[in-house]
Amino acid sequence: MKIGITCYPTYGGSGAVATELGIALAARGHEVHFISYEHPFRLPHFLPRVYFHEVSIGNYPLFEYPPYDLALAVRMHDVALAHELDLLHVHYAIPHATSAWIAKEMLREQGRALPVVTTLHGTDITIVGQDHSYQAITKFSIERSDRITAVSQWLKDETTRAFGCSDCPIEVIPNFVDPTVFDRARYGDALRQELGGGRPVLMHISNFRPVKRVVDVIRVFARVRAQQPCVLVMVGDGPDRHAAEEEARRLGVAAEVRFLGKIDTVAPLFAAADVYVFPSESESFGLSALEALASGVPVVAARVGGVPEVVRDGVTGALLPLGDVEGMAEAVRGFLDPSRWREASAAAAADARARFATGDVVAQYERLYADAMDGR
Ligand code: GMT
Repeated sequence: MKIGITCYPTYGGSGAVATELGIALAARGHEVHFISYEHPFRLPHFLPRVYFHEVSIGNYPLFEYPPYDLALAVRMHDVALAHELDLLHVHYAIPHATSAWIAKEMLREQGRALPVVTTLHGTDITIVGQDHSYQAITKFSIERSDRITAVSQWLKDETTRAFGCSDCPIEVIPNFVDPTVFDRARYGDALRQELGGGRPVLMHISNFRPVKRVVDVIRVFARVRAQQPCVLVMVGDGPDRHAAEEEARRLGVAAEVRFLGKIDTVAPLFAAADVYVFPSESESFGLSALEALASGVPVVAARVGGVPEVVRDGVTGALLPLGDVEGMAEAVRGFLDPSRWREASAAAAADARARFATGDVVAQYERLYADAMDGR
C-alpha cells in the first residue's frame, strides 16, 4: 500500500506513535509518505520506502495567523496525486482530520478516492477538542473520517461521551512498543551506574506540561529519598520544568535530581531505570509508561484515563489516586525491594511484549486500511 501519514513532528506521544507506525509499515513493504511541517523527531534521516514532505506555509502581511490547516490540505492533496496514495492516516484530530477531509473532497472533485483514517490520541478529545472554539469542527471531522481509531477503550468512551457521536464507530487500536529496542538486556549496566552511582534510579520522561504533574514526581522522590539513598532522573523539557527544579531545591533533594533536558533516543535511559514515576492527571494511554514496562521498569502511576489498560496494578506497577504522593512513594519503596523488583520487572517486560508488540498492533492497522480501501 501507499500510505500518507500526518502527525505533529515534535516531542509528544502521538508523533512518536505515528512515526514508529510509519517505520514499521515501511519495514513490512509499504510505501510511507510523512506530511508535516517538520521532520518527525523519531524518524532517522533515510529509510527505504519512507519519504518526508514538508508543508510550507505561504505568508502574507495580512495573515496574523497563517492558515497551516489549508497549506496542509493542499500538500496532502498534492502528495496523494503525485504518489497515488491509497490512503491517508492522520494522528491527532486537530487540525489534521479537518485538513484530510478538505484534501479528500478536492480529490473527489477530480474523480479520485482517498480514504481517511483518523487516530485519536487524547488531548485532541479531552482538552483541545472540547474547547468551544474547536468542538463542532472536531466532531464534524471525526464523523467524516472513513475509519476512526482510539488508543484506548477509555478514550473511545470519552469521545462518545464528549461528542455524542452517533455516527462514528471507533475501533480501539492500542499504542505499541518495539520489544527489540525497549529491551533491558540489550543495554549494559554502565548508564545506570553513571546516573545513580550504584543507587536505585527513579525516572520520569515527559513534555513537562501541567497535565504531567512533574512537581508530584519531585515530591514522590523526596519521600522515598528520606528513607533510602536513590536518585531521580528527569528527561524532557516544558513549561513546568522550572517549578520542578524549584521544588527539588525547596525539599532539599536538588543534588540527587538530574534534569537531562530533551533526548530523542530514550530506550537506553529506560533500561537504566529501576522505577518509573508517572503521576499525570490525565492520560489516554501513557506511551512512556508502556516503554518503561517493556524495558523491565515497574511503573508507579495515578489511576487515570487509559493508564489502567497499560499498567497492571500490583503486577507490573502500582496505581494510586491522583495526587497521592505519599501512596506513590510507598509503592516506589515497595518496588525497590530486590526480589519484588525482579518479579515486577520480569512481569512488566513480558506483559508489554504479550499485549503491545509492534508486529501485532501494526497488523491491526493493516487490516483496518484494507477495510477502509474496500469501503467496508
Ligand atoms: O501528552 C501529551 O500532551 C501529548 C499527547 C500527544 O498527542 O502527543 O499524548 C497523547 O497521546 C499519546 C500517544 O497516543 C498518549 O500515550 C498520551 O497518553 C496522550 N496524552 C494525554 O492523553 C494527556
